[in-house]
Amino acid sequence: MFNKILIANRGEIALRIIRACHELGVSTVAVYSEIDELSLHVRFADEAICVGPPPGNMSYMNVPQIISAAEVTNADAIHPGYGFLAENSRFADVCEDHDITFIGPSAEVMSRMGDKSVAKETMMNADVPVIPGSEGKVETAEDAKKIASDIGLPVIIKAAAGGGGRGMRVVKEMEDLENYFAMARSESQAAFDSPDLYVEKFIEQPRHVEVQLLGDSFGEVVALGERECSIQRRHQKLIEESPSPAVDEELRAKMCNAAVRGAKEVGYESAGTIEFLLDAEKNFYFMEMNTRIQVEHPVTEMVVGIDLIKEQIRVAAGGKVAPWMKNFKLRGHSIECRVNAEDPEHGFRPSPGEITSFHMPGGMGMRVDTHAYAGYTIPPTYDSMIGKIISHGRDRREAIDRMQRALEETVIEGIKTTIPFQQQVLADERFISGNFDTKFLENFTFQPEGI
Ligand code: MV4
Repeated sequence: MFNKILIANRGEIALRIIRACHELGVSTVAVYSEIDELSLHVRFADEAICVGPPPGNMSYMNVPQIISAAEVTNADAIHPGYGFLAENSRFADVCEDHDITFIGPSAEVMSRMGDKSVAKETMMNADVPVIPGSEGKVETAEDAKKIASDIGLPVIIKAAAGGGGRGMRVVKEMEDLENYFAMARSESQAAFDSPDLYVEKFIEQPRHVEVQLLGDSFGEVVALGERECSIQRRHQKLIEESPSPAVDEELRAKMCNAAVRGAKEVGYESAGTIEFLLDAEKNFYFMEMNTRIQVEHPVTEMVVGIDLIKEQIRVAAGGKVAPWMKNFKLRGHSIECRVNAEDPEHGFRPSPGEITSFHMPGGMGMRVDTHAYAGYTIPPTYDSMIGKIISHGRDRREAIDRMQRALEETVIEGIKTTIPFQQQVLADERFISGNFDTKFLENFTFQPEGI
């Protein structure tokens, strides 16, 4: 096991990783920006080093500073969390050059999965279902047109270097294709410094269902069930759950087996996720692989009873995926609400500032992962997520009831949060029925309070 891990992150995920380290008997180094001096991860860690001014690229993503912090504190590994440097293959390379273990997959696997078109080809080779479309990249609008007439409209043009919903264009009429292709190309060039595009059939109103994976350095990979992530707004997830209400045992076995085949094909080590689109007929298709621990990992932890971050650290230290994990027993149902410092009454605009009053829920089947506290000031500089409220119940109904009860108990004053919005979603008949897709929030109207 490692002696000391540096956590190259902030907020709730930094705390989450510090907790796992301390249970493993590993000491911890926090890094923080000048604006985060009073943040909880600085207090929870055994040591803390300031790595620069507030902007992420000058501190949490400042590679020389992070590496220096690891060297002066003698850390033997770096956990990147999610966001910041988590999917930066060059950073993983630099860690290796400095004899520091990057807690994640190899730099090579990260860069192969980072190219969404290469990732798709890899999955095809492993017999993972993919969405019909171009074989690899599409060079010209003419080629895109040929593909579109073969597979039929609508099609979607995606940036190979994109992901998470950035750099996409849906084409419904052939006459739009040429323009949209050019727009997608220049957007991709501007946003990702890459002109590479690929084309596939557009799946209308899919669900987003993802499979949690854990791989070790001996080539073993286990799938730990799925998460339902269709409740999202502008590609930001707001509520996640496990298991998915759309997935029965038979479909789960198929999706998990496909995900394991895909991960073995790439030689995946560490915790990771394969995202699938599930169409109305319950066909599933590979969409992307996420080579990091994700925000919503706790819902899986609650239903499989495995600490994913501890296991991720164990496999990075050369440990094995335990054989019993293959036969994990799904226990009950778990739901997560992301608490964002945003105002749902005004288009979810950020709502940073001082939290004047703060009370988190508790009781049976309740978990809260947060770095916030009464008196904490949320800086305007970073992601607006300030915590996650996670419920667990015997079944989906109990997990929903428990979440409703918990959100009712929660007090956060001084800033606006997404909680009132989530309370209304949880009370919505279509949400309760479990019969929804990724368009759910587009068609959902929030009723401002006091009306
Ligand atoms: C799609 C799609 C429909 N058909 N691809 C959005 C995020 C990025 N990972 C890929 N995305 C999509 N790809 C095909 N061929 C619809 C989406 C999509 C979506 C996917 C998951 C969750 C929410 C979404 C919202 C809009 C579009």
